Amino acid sequence: MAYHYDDQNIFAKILRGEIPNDTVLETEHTLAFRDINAQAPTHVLVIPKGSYVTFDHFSAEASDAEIIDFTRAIGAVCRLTEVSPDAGNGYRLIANAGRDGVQEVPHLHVHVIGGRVLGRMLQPAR
Ligand code: DGP
Repeated sequence: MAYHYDDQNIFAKILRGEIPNDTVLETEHTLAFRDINAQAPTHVLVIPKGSYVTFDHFSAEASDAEIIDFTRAIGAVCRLTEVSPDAGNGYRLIANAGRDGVQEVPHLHVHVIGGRVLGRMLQPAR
């Protein structure tokens, strides 16, 4: 399968430093920054620095080092923002993909959301 990456997407611009961001954590392969449209007291986006559109793209083509770095960074953000159940009250991870997932920005991002009770995972289908 061939994945197409649009390097004009907003997160590619953030990674190139063309648009500012409120960074929470930066590692060799990963950047985490606050969502501009926060849905909860903690709402951080964790993105790989590599050009990956979705989680399935990333899992198929990223190196082991990128995958390890990204996975550890997500956990680190949970601890840094104190939503980890060990320090706070829990969180939800979301990675939207494609049309049905209602993905707005075509660069893989995991939302780390917490700081309030989030309710049920999905609304009933309409
Ligand atoms: P999604 O639907 O999963 O693709 O969510 C994209 C998220 O990205 C959405 O919650 C708003 C956020 N977002 C869009 N543009 C920007 C931006 O320029 N800066 C930041 N920090 N977040 C953005």
